[in-house]
Amino acid sequence: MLKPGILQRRLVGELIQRFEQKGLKIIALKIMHIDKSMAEIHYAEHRGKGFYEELAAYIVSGPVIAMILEAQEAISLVRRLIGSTNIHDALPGTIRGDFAAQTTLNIVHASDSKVSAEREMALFFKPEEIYDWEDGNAQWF
Ligand code: FUP
Repeated sequence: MLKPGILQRRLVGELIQRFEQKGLKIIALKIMHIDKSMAEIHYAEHRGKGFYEELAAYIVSGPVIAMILEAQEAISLVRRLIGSTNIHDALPGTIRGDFAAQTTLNIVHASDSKVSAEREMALFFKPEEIYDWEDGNAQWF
């Protein structure tokens, strides 16, 4: 998920390009607004933590781009591309390392396990919004 700051800073194309050039296959993509109740579900594990209010306020502050990206080992691949959660550990060359300055506003979200990916796909997408197309060149990725 590309959080509101990405749209405000006109970085949507640049970031989608990073995922595509690495070979990830887009099977769902949309602009949407996360409302307060969706944000509470999405960030339930962080409720009560010091950064929670700012984190939840940020994700509802404007539109986001939600995507489902497919690849072998997609979760670890995407997490390497976005960089560490803690902004001070996010290396240059990663999305957070290149574009984010604060951990709480670290501008992208990515599922961190198969379980969270399944939960988040169901939370943000209807089945008919997902198009798992056949890629004739998949063998080369
Ligand atoms: P990530 O999976 O990398 O997005 O990280 P988490 O799900 O652990 O955390 C979600 C968001 O909470 C992060 F993107 C930023 C925020 N966060 C903080 O602000 N401080 C922390 O110590 C941990 C997370």
